[in-house]
Amino acid sequence: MTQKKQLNVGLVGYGFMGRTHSNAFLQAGRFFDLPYRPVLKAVCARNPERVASFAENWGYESIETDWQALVARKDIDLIDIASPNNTHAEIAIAAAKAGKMVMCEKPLGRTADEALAMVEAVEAAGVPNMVWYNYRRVPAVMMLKDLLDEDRFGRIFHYRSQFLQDWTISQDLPQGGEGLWRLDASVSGSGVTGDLLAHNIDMALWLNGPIVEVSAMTQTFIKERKHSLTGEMHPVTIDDASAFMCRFQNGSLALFEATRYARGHKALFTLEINGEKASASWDLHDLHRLEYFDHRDESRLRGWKDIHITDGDHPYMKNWWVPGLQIGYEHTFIHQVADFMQAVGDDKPIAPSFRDGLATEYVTDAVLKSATTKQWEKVLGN
Ligand code: SOE
Repeated sequence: MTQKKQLNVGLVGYGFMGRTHSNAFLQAGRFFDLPYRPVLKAVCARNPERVASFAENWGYESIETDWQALVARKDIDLIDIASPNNTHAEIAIAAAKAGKMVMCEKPLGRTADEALAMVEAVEAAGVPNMVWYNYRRVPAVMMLKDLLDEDRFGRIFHYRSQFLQDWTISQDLPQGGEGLWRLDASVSGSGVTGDLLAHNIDMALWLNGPIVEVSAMTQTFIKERKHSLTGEMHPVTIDDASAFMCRFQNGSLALFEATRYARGHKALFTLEINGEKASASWDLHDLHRLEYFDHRDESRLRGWKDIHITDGDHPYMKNWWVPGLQIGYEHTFIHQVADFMQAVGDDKPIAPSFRDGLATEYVTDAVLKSATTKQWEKVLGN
């Protein structure tokens, strides 16, 4: 057996995303034949005890408590950023300047300005870069992309997408600090617009092309929450819910909605696309199924097909078990690592790149602006 080239990973952050990424780095080479073998070289976070225990659990060879020391290390090839949003830009820009490959959790920056600086840094350094918009790599979603690329839908008329959760309804939930920084806009940048709608938008731009203009509304249902770091009540500055309508460059119309106040929904990411010849829909709670309607079918038999995306000729599935057996959420991250390693080996671009992540931020910025101005807003960067 030929020895694979090693690619040494330095992870920043050990929360929920640190776990999904670490698992993906460990598993990718076991299921995909890749030109590089990711090695968990170092993990970095501020709390020395907790970072040591994380390193032990996941098999990281060493720890750092200062991300600058991590970026300065000669034995690290790739910096993977899984820390809160307010840290992304500084770390990514320093990593690019140090000549490292960079992977970054979504959203890329807190604003399009931050994201643009990150794009400029990786492009000036010429280093491979990717944003973890993992849901693109659900096999059923990748299959939908293939069907669209095969032009089975004809002209697209409509796109609609939602991301519904319910975990912030309690008035007693604090904001800020570890675990709850998503509720503090100074750290996260925004509420559900940057955290949830960003997923819907990334996927929509990829599947249906650029968005030209948006008209949005946002709402903060709970106006004050105790801050975990100060123990005092502070105004809530995030958007709890965000909805917008928009026009795509291809002439189609769309509706988007995200909220953390849809009682009973935990992570209901849905999408539907309606074209002249076909329609399709998908939802994350049933992630291995793609619903597909093709108007060219014989009229007597025409109807929605419920396709179980688990067969060997479905995207990614030949690398997993046997037809009919399902995979899940964590596999989307594994696919992302596999595609990244393959692209680096082939010296090919990888998506979503930082530039793709910036395109999403131009839309989220326009959404937040439109919610304030109560006007239609143009999306920059088109
Ligand atoms: C928020 O609850 C969250 O964890 C997002 O931050 C993730 O990006 C999303 O995939 C699931 O929900």
